[in-house]
Amino acid sequence: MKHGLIGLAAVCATFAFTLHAQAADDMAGMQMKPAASTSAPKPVEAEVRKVDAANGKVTLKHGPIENLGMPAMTMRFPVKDKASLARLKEGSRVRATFDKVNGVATVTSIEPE
Ligand SMILES: [Cu+2]
Repeated sequence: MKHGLIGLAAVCATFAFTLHAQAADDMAGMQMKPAASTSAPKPVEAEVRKVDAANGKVTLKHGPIENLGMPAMTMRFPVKDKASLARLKEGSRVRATFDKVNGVATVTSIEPE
């Protein structure tokens, strides 16, 4: 059992270092999970239902988000890069990437299809 814990700690340390190298502010949203249950965020097809630029939020009808364990649904998300909202049109198709930021499901990238 001791051996397994040491292995997990090493994986987490590597993960933390990688995140840190990317952007220091990403660290706030990091959650320690066993390596086996994490999956890297992948672009998900979605339709823009509503753009709320004033609050930095977007309502998306999205397909299944594997890395968050979320089935297809329509819901509102905060957007990490608020400037990206200016490029979105209600009713248009997009490819969006989602991740947890401070424990909240957040759009980390969104591009018109
Ligand atoms: Cu959802």
